Amino acid sequence: MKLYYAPHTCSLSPLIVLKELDLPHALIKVDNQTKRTADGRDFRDINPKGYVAALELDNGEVLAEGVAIVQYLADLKPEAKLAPPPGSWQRVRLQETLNFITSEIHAGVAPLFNQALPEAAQAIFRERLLRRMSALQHHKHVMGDAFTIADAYLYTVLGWFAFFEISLEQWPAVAAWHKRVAERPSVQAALMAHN
Ligand SMILES: N[C@@H](CCC(=O)N[C@@H](CS)C(=O)NCC(=O)O)C(=O)O
Repeated sequence: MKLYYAPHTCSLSPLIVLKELDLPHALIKVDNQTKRTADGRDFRDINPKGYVAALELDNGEVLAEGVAIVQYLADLKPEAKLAPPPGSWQRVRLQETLNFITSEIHAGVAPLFNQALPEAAQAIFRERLLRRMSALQHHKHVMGDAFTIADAYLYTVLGWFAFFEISLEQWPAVAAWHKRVAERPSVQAALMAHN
């Protein structure tokens, strides 16, 4: 498998999952400005949507969309229990959470990266994001006691909050969880490689 990635982006999430599962993979860096891959190709020929993450399987299929990629990877090694079995009610709950992370938190923080947005618009997006954050219910991990793919994804997107001086300390349970997840060997290995 090949993971197409760009530093400081959401491709960190599937990389954490690859490390967590100890699955063999190659990493191909993408320049998100020029859309060129490190090996000299036009990334839009690989993922026509032009954004990371994209996972190329050994049969040549390319899978995009972070929540699809992490679920695909988790299902390759069900014994690792990074996701409950497909079809189970717990899996539906996980999908509910992954969708919340992608559509409310990931897509909620994305406009803050847009420097062309006027300050008033930035403030509206920021306020909406903070409101969504208050809906996060934190236990030991996102889905309860055990680390799952939802932790890998949420850890990744909350890592961007520091760019906008949004302190996680205003949600103490979230801040404590974020520090715990950062200490996982898979996360450390992914952070080292994702540059
Ligand atoms: N819906 C996609 C969004 C992926 C996405 O936002 N990728 C960003 C980095 S986090 C990107 O590569 N943006 C570059 C671009 O849109 O040109 C997903 O959830 O995987």
